[in-house]
Amino acid sequence: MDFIKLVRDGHIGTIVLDRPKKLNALSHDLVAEIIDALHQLDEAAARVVILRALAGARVWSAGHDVGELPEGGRDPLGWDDPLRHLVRTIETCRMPVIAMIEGGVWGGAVETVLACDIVIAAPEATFAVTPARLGVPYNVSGMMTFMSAASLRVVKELAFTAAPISAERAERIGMINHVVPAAELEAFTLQMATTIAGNAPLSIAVMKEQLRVLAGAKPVSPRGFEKVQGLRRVVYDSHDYHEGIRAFKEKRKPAFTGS
Ligand code: YXS
Repeated sequence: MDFIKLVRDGHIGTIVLDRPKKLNALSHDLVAEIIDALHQLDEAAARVVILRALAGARVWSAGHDVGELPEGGRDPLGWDDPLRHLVRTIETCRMPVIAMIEGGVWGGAVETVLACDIVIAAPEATFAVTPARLGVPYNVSGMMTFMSAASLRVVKELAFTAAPISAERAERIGMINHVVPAAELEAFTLQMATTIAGNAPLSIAVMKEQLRVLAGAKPVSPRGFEKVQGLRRVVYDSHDYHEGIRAFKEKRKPAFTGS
């Protein structure tokens, strides 16, 4: 594996994001390795997974790999986008996934972290929801993930400002489970993983799936869904979407026009 490390310790599996040159941007290849590691751990009867970056990471993940986003004309976050596959795999895998966070979490990586079952962060960690930064129309299930993690008002603030929030605030509003001093983060996370691994795996697996099904049971009419998809198309066909991607690649501030 080129972009992750996979470590097994009894019933506990640890997946370490290891693409530091690109700040663990979630490229197709990195995502494929995470998904493969989750399948390997499932087959090896692991009971809990820790998803983390290298120790001391300044950036946990910079989000979707912008270089792999289309520059216009098609849905950037469609069903088969790697990020969508990753979120669905985390949500449906039998084992609880604990996200252990050091450093900044950006964009689609925030959704990835919130798709995990438990989130434990160091005080220096931050979380930034960034579609508005690039002019991206986030997708329906991703917005539901955000809405499940924080109040509508907080989701609007995160989405409209695209500004990072602190781990302390994220914990205070219930978006993450614990903030733990960096020096204790690994031991605290391992202790929780060990506790989970010592409980009944079948009971936990069924409760995880029950909660996923029940939490996702929000009535959206076909007309409502089609309207949202149509609105998203207006965005990803827009000048602003193209400009956001180009500006990032050209390392300049985007000039959004609202068209
Ligand atoms: O120039 P080199 O080759 O050294 O590469 C640079 C960056 O281009 C690269 N990099 C990325 N490459 C692809 N996709 C990314 N998301 C990405 N982020 C960074 O990593 C190398 C080092 O980055 P640099 O020089 O900017 O580091 P820095 O320390 O000055 O700044 C760190 C960040 C995280 C503040 C900065 O890299 C940044 O703002 N990254 C983009 C964060 C972001 O907006 N992520 C959202 C991606 S799009 C996404 O997730 C969804 C589609 S959405 O937007 O809808 O949520």
